[in-house]
Amino acid sequence: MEIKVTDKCTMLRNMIYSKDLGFIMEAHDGLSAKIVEQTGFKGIWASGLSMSASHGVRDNNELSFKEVADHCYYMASRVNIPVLLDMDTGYGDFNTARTALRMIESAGVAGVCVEDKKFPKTNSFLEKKASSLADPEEFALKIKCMKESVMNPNFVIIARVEAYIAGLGGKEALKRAQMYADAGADAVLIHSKKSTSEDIDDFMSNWDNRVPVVIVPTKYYTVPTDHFRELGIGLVIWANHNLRSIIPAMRLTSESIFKLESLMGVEDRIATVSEVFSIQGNNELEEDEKKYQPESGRKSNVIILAASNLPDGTMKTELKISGKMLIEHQISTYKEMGIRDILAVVSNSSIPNIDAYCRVSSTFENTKELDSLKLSSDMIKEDTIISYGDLIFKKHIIRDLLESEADLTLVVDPDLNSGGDYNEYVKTSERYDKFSNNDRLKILDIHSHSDMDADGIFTGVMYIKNKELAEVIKDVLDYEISEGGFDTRKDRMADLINHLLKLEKYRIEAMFITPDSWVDINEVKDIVKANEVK
Ligand code: SPV
Ligand code: MG
Repeated sequence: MEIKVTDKCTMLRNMIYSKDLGFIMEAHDGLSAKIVEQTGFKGIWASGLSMSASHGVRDNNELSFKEVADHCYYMASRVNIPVLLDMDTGYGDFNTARTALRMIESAGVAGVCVEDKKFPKTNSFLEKKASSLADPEEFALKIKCMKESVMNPNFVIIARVEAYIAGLGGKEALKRAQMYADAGADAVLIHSKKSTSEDIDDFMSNWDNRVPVVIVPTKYYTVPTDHFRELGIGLVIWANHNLRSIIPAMRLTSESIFKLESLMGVEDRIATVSEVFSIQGNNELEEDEKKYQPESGRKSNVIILAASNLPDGTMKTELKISGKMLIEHQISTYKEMGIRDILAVVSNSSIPNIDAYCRVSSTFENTKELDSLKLSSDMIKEDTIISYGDLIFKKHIIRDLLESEADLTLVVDPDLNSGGDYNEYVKTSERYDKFSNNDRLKILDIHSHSDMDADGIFTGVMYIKNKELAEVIKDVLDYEISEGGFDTRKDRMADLINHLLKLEKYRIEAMFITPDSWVDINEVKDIVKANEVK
């Protein structure tokens, strides 16, 4: 995904310093970070509690700072909004803190919050003694050291004051906040575990606003947000609510599947797999593949109609050309073009292993190609090539075909003698001139009688570009004969194409190729010619 090159540190700094109250929301991995961003939040709180809980470990520095930094990389690199990391105590002394900071800043984090507790920390909502707090002088120097160690001068460092949590009261909180601000902290986080805003109110009534104040109203969640506005708070952290919301959701899902031994109880109330793909940014990858890997990134698919046998019962496409079966030549031409999704409709279930999906037609002896096409109709979609299996053609034909703009393009040879016993003759809007640059002409008609005034013969390779047209083809193949559907014992591809032409709705074109770039294998001499095409 493309992350805009904006200074996320400045974005975070501006949010905290803005006169409007800012909000950041907890995330603990790339997925939750993405959801927070998509919801509209302007920043992310990478919560220590949530990240450790999502790893199934305690909030006691059981994750190493390298693991935290790696984890943050997956959050920061997936979003365009800044991530503020809960850096706990800085994982040790000033030296550990600056070492960790280098990794954390490199991971794309925009700011950190360090708390004035001793390492290893415990969560502030667990029983806390004053003795677990860091010495304020030492902590202020840690802040100073961290400020002097950052690479981006806009990187945000917030000092978290735990004096209220430890029961040391407002005076101590104020003293510490002032010391940390003076040491260079960009903001102070005043933490409280009371169920009212008493501590925060007390602090704000004495604070001289030398730096903005950040709060975490997890315990005093009933206090209206406007009260924080009135107090002049800079930033509110909604600290752990995404993590806490997934716990009941996952329990419900697991329990239902466990009890029912089925997915029936959950399918309707969980995210669809497409939503997962969408959050992961699959569409963006498809777009990028078109941009950076135009051939291998294609989502084209191919249907090879190969259900026709030689008199000895082997499939026509099993014929060997240069030691390789005819069908294998076609398949490798498509694979070289980056097309992976290939279905061959075959007549022989014992065809040696080929690198494509195969479907066996049981009716091929009494039917024509539309019957095989019907058998593969689920594969007819936008960007589908259909080719007869007994052909050999040059790779550039497929490359040119895939560049077609028309809704449906038929590959046409202007030489009326190129085909075999059965040909489908194409009439175009004007006569094809091999010396002109334009090898694409509108098709007016296609018929199998040779007496028509034709401009070329259909080679048996066509390309459906338009999704709606693909749906129309699927529909008509599904019609019963009585409702105007095709009789697949005698109707041919030309009948289908004429039906589409009559709708006068779609752009249906011929792409002219040179006679020496393809061969329709009908007899032994064609095999000799095929060797020349390859
Ligand atoms: C966290 O989210 O890990 C915090 C905030 O540090 S709290 O758990 O509320 O202390
Ligand atoms: Mg924490």
